Amino acid sequence: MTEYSAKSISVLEGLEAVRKRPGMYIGSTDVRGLHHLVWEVVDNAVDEHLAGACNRISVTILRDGGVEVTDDGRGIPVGQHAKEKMPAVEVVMTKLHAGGKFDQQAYAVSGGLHGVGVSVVNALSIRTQVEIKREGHVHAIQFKQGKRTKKLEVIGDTTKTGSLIRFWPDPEVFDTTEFDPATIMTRLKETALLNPGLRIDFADQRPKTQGGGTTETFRYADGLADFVLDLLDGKPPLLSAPIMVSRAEEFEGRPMACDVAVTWLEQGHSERIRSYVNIIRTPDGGAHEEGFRKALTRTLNSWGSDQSRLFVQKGPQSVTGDDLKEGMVAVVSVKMPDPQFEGQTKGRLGSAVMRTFVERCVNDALGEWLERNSGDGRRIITKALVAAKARQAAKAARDLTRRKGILDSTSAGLPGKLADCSSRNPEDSELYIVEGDSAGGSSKQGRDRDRQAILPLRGKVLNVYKAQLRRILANEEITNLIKAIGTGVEPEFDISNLRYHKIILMADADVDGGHITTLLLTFFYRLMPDLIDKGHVYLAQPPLYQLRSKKQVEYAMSDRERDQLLRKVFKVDPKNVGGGVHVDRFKGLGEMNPEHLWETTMDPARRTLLRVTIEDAANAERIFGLLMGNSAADRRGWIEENAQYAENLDV
Ligand code: 0RA
Repeated sequence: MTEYSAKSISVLEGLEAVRKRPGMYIGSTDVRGLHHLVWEVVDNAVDEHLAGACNRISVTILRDGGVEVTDDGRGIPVGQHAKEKMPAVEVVMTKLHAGGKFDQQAYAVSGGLHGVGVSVVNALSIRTQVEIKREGHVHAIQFKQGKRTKKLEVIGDTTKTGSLIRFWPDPEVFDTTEFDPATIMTRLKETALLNPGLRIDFADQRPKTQGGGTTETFRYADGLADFVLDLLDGKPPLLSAPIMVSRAEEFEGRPMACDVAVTWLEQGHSERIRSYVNIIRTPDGGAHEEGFRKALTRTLNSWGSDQSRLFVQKGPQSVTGDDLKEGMVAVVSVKMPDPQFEGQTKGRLGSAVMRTFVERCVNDALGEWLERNSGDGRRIITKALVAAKARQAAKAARDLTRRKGILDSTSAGLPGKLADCSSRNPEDSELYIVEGDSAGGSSKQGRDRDRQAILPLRGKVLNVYKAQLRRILANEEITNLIKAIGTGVEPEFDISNLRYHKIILMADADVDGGHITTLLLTFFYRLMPDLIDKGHVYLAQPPLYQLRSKKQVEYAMSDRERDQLLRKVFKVDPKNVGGGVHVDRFKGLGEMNPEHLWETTMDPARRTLLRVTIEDAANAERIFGLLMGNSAADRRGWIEENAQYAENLDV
């Protein structure tokens, strides 16, 4: 055999300990612990890939519920182990922490925190079969509950190399022995994304009636770039291509590697960052994430202030890490020997040297990237500046409302302007938010008093193009709205105090009405996002036209509907209306009489309501961002776009 020899396998221990306290080794004996067995074997195969010896791994759930993992690595060594007086593969399979190959490998996965060795899998399986292609032969060996049942023997010849491990988890150990294909595929996909070029095949050979039948191949040539695009969930990215960092070098005497891919969502605030150390996920971040964030903020800021006169009219403004976080999607994958993990669940990288290393790699790479991609660079800074503004405004508003004591949902007192409904059951209560006092008047008269409440907002106050969120929130009309709804606002928002399950925005079907709707949606999106998420926010659809003859009255929501009605119902030519037929355009809700309003817009049996989705609200917020900005061209664009705004909403 090769240099791999007896002396490299050091700490040895029996497997009894593992069967006695399985939780110590695999976390638990529930379905999570069960899948841990698969990860363990796959991680060993991935180590072969990291060592440059394996391109293909396959994972199969067998017909009878066992699992088979094969790889085309070097094959587990089969030569005689001098001290243990058994074949090396037997040592690997039956002795705890049988190391050996880890000293040669800088970043072995299975040598890390989660790797407990394939011997643990063997100990917790009712049966294990191992086949190794190596040194011209196929070798086989078998075990039961960690004890050898069949000696290592040559069962054939081959020119290939690789390992096959087949195991059947012990039902005495596990609460369940049923593997879940979705869980396994998610993990395999992640593994493939982190290991560019590695091909992983998955198959579930169980009968279709038992949820089997799936096959899938995971292979990503572009690695982290693919990964980060995958994390976007199909939403449009801000950048034409993700920013990539890839560097491997000796750093402070140790081999280190840093791979990063980052982009931003064109719209949206949430941050999605995945970090890994030696392919092990670090859900709580740590040194590598810190270095990444620090470099990102610093490099973008210094570049941004150099560039600022080109695109920020007000001169240099700095962005913080928090501003850059909005909508950021990133994968940070680092490798180093002997990483130190911290925290309760060991989910954070402690090794401080990694902070400096990642910071340096990202500074250098990002600096170069910005030289070549200044358009994308500007996009990032602009998005962060908008985020900064919006957050400052929201904070100021919160401070203000907190002082006024309307934030927490418990504060009593309904606004005087609210014409409440008599029902106290939120489930069948509706709140109409109406623009303007005159529209408020007719809707109060026309409504169903039992179930429909009306809150008029003075349109004038809101109808300021450049109003900022802070000012809108300082507005008495809006504080009335918060009180009427009852939930308070984020972060004190409490949905259990919601007073109406339908909150209906009823604005004129013109540009100003659209504008007010935009402001209100932005308000809900920022401060009561749950209301939108849970489907409580709606848009009323008042008609645009009334068509009238002696015999008949009809309403039309659009020009097209108007013309259709004229032709089909009133039997006149839309281009030449006459013969006692009148077409009136409603200039605003205020012009509609109470009965008309009820018939067309408020009667639950006849009205159309559009339910607002979170995407609509996010879009409104984006539009709001444009309105807050200085560009007249952008505003004009918005106003033109706004005509079709409602068509983006679902019914
Ligand atoms: C010990 C030493 C070497 C490889 C392996 C174990 C090994 C383990 C597993 C588990 C699944 N697939 C595997 N492939 C390899 C190094 C062998 C050498 O240096 O030739």
